[in-house]
Amino acid sequence: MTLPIKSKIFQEIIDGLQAKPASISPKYFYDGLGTSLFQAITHLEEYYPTRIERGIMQSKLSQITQAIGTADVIVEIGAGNCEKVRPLLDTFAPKQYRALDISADFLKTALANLHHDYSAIDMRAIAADITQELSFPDLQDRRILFFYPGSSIGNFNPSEASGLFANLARECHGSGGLLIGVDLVKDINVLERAYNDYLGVTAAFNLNALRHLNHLIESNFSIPNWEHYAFFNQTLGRIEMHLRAKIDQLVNWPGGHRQFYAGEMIHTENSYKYPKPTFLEMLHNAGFTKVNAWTDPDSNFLVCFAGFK
Ligand code: AVI
Repeated sequence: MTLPIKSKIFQEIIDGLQAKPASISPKYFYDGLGTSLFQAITHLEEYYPTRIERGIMQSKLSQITQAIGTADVIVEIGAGNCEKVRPLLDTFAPKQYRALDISADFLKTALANLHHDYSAIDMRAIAADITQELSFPDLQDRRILFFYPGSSIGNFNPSEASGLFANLARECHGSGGLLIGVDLVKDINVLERAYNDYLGVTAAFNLNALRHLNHLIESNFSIPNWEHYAFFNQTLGRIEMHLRAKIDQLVNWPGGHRQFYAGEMIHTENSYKYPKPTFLEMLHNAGFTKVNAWTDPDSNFLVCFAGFK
């Protein structure tokens, strides 16, 4: 899909590319190839979050499901391959499951696979940009379990994350709640290794955003002219990913261009890592009145259920 000049997305991308320093939203990682590259990242030795979160979900499942109680509907945010929800579907047998993700095509295939094994559950794939307000008026009288695994909350800044929590707490109408996984602050070497893997999969994932932009706005980014750069910003508590220009170059798109100089960067992603108390406080401040939390033995990753007393 190429976008008509002046469309909202076209303008958002151009504004980011023209800014100093330049930036683009991490949502532009996720075309078909980007979604597959992210799936590959989750299998990497260096990328611990997926593996550790899965371990907590497995080893603490009975405590987690006990804290949750029951669920009429499970709404998974950033559902991806729709695989993480299986233990929750097994336990709660909800009437409905809704899978929200930015990449609709991938989601539909994943949901079809899941539905094959859970044919009694009404399942719907919803292509959603969760940076926008979420609203579920048709679920008002249901006990909703929002499920947001994978530490994708880290890709929002803390005030956006707090806004999303308040939005979800409101949509719960005093019952159900939010089961969420988040990455915790830890040794800087472990953090930086997770975003600089030896196989270069994260680099490919980052660079692929330029390929996606070329498709979306008909720009002419030359991928070999850019390199992946990721580091932990200790002051802000976040991994930052950037694309760095290797040489001076002019990048064109219909109706505009930008001269990039060697060393100049495009900021593509933040991945916030939280201290546990800060994250729990954010959930409480958003309106959840009861929060249970579980970590792995080394306190690398946190799974929380935020509900109501
Ligand atoms: C999707 N999100 C939680 C990943 C993260 O760790 O922030 C995206 C990612 N970026 C580089 N590697 C993985």
